[in-house]
Amino acid sequence: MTDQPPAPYAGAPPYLGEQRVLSGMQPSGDLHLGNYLGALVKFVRLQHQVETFIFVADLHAITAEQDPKKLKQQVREITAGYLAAGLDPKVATIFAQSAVPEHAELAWVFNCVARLGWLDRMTQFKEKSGKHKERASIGLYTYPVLQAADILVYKATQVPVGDDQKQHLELTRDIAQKFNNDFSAPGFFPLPEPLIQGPGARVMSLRDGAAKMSKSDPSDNSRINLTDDADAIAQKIRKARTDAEVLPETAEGLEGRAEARNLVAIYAALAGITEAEVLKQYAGQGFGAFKPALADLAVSVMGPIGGEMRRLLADPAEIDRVLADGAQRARAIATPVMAEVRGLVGFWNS
Ligand code: AQP
Repeated sequence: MTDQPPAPYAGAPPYLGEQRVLSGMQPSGDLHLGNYLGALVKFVRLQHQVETFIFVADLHAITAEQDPKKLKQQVREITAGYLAAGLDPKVATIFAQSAVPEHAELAWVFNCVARLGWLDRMTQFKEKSGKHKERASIGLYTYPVLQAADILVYKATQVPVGDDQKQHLELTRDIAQKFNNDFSAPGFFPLPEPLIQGPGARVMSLRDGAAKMSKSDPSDNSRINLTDDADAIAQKIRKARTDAEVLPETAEGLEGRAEARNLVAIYAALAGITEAEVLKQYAGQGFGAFKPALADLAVSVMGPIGGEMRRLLADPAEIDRVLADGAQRARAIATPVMAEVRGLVGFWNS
């Protein structure tokens, strides 16, 4: 890897005032339907509209315990998910977070900009650390600070994420604002906008309508993985928790029926229609009819993605080439931004 950015990025200006999308996912388990609908479909759509950077967050992944022997393969699996879902490496820049050391370097500077009181408010830390927060890693606590660095080292302006990341994006904006003020650099970092809206912004567990679908849920039946085959998808939907009532005519009728609402929202997101349209079609029908229809739809959308992931993973050299090329393109942007940060902070190596 060279310090010199390759053409056509050589000498590229920091994209201040222009739009740039950035987002990522952790290689902490199998990608699932929530990751797909909440974030991945947006990446695929946005890549054709805005310059797009998508990374695999291996630095974030070690905030929870990971097997060092498996981590690289997990990075490949997430990358395969990106490609199978439709990210085009010729269009979007796809890379591993650890291949661009500027993320970690900027995170240190931001650790000294962010205030303890800001991080104390982060609900995801409270949820993930559980009852024994003194046993959680400090990395898990400062996770949103690294996330701010991920975004701002590219001066990204838009961040497509699921609903659970809203608070972290607000923190990123606070950090950008405070850095610009503290170092007398108005407008140096943009204040990035989260892109959250959409019917898949918060996909819930298939076993518990109050918990979000998550990679780390111990129950595999709680989620549909991108790698699940048609039988597994159909079986998980068949077993999904529901109630004994029929589907109502309007969304108001789903009030207090979290599991039913979740399945309707998943159907809407997969079909690209509104929840009202789903209800218009299925009002008065029970889950005995709705679940098989949802299973068919999910298999038709997810099945080909899983198949393509398996094909890509059979040739890891191609995935590794995509990541190497993406890292070079990413560093071409991150290196000059970090050099400017060192200068603003007054570091010896500026
Ligand atoms: N259930 C969800 N509904 C909608 N969007 C979701 N995302 C995650 N879960 C849902 C979005 O997926 C992107 C990548 O998430 P991540 O890999 O950074 O980890 P996470 O948010 O912590 O997701 P998980 O799957 O729940 O992982 P674990 O269990 O390891 O914590 C993000 O944009 C996220 O919003």
